[in-house]
Amino acid sequence: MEKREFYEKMFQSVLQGEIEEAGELAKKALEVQIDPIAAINKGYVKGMDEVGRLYQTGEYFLPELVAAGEAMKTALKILDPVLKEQKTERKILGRVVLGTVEGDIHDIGKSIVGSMLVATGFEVVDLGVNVSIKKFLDTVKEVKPDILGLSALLTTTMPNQKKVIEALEEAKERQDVKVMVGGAAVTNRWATEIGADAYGEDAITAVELAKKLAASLT
Ligand code: B1M
Repeated sequence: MEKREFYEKMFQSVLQGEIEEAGELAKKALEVQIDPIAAINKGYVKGMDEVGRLYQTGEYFLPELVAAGEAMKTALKILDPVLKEQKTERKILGRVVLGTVEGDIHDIGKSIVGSMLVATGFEVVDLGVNVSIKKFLDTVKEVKPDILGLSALLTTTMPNQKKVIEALEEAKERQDVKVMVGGAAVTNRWATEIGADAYGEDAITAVELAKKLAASLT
């Protein structure tokens, strides 16, 4: 099978919510040395974007959203370990604390960002989803990361990114950590408005920005 066909099938597996098929394709792709980052971005993520569009236009409903999410996660579980093995730079580039803000359980994009940061050479503490402001604050105090990454996919949860930054300021922890925000609902304008240091439009941009932020601290 050509690479293009692989990507198309990966796209379809997410679109159709075919969980097993999504996993099988990931395994086969690794066997023929397809780059896991390309598989994620050119196949599965495109499928997820289309699912989002169909949900928005009322052609898909919650069950399709759930099935697509499961298909994507099954593939990621297989690709993730290989991605993490691909550390191109041995030196630790910096420490990142990452999570999806309170009220929000979307974890796929945040986890891709985390895996790619690890693959690039960052140490990542992934707090998961629905992370409270207190949990972010306590972890920043404890771990002393270079970068705090806040993901939000809902317009209703974006304000929690702002609240985390405010909590850091109040606790006098803001000056020691760079804050990056991202997620489907977030924009560059929002990032500026809430005083974040960077906005990652996608995982590749997020990694590039994280490198710049970490370098600015040294
Ligand atoms: Co939900 N959902 N969802 N959902 N869901 C969206 C986000 C939505 C846009 C769909 C739509 O209407 N078109 C919409 C939000 C509308 C809005 O607020 N503007 C929506 C809604 C409404 C909801 C519910 C409210 C539905 C309901 O219950 N009625 C509900 C909310 C639950 C909650 O969180 N409290 C809900 C639930 C779910 C599922 C659980 C079913 C499932 C999530 C499964 C999971 O994550 N485990 C789900 C899914 C799958 C989606 C869509 C279809 C796909 C999200 C995804 O994984 N995308 C999504 C539509 C869409 O985004 N197109 C949608 C793929 C992923 C790779 O992209 O997450 O954007 P993304 O991450 C990218 C970048 O944004 C960036 O890099 C990533 C990789 O390139 N990035 C960062 C992400 N985080 C970053 C952090 C960074 C930097 C970059 O720095 C820290």
